[in-house]
Amino acid sequence: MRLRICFHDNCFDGAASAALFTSFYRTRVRGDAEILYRGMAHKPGDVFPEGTFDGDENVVVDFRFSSDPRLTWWFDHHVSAFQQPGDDERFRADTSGQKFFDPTAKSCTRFLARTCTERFGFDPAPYAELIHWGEIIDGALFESPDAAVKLAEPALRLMTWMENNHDMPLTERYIQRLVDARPLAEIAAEPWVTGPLEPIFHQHAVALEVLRARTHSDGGVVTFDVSDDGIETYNKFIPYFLFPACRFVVGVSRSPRRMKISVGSNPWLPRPKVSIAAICERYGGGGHPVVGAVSLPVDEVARAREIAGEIAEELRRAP
Ligand SMILES: [Mn+2]
Repeated sequence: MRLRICFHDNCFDGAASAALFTSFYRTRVRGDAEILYRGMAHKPGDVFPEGTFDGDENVVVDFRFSSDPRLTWWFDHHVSAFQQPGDDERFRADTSGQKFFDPTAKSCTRFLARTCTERFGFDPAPYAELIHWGEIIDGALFESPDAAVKLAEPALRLMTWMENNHDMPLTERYIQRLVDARPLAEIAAEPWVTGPLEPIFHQHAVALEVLRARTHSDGGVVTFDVSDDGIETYNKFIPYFLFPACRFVVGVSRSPRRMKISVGSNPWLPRPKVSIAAICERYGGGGHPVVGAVSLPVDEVARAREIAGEIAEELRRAP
């Protein structure tokens, strides 16, 4: 008997959900099942190609719905879970009692644990640490910019490892450690975790020093320009770590193909009254109320700086 577990890949919550379902299934459904894992990624088009649901039972966790009849279990909390026309109705019409959706749940990890506990008598006690961190990480409830940038907590190191790992056998080893309820500090200290993390954290430290040199704060708005520094990606919490009291951040960066103006509001302060998405849309960009971006062709450096200046000035005057 084969159980196929499809989980949201490169995501702490996805792997944790896969581990909890494994434990639940082994202890409450079938102890002798052969369990196979498949990492799923969001992309345009069909994310469930033929052959995806190749188990005798198939489950999707922390990832969108499929109305394929071979899907026998489903747990998700993404607002965008129903992508195909009619998916929503087919989910509502499902009578299996094994498909669950709660878009208000902060993490699939805790949603799955709670559902399996209440409905099927699962014992989540060994997984308290994992569930706690799934909720913090997927809900972006970091206690401080310091915690989000220093990444000292074992769970945040594992989050970073998982986001960057593309070696499926290692992902399976990681999920198995979680199934075995090993302490996160113990897993985070294993060489197959610490080794790959070294260059990632080195890059992170370089970006921190560059941003420390480039950021300026004026009128509650932090601005920076790293387009000449070779820094394409950086931890978006770094400016708040450097200036914890700032309200907004406006940054200019360059990748091989585009110039980017990133605009954000301090997640540790009350939500701003202005919509950052609306501001970015005026310059051809977009985003969410609290964070957005504008992209320009890579040769329009001067225009990018001009736009960043205008947005920063507007945010300084924001209520
Ligand atoms: Mn999730």
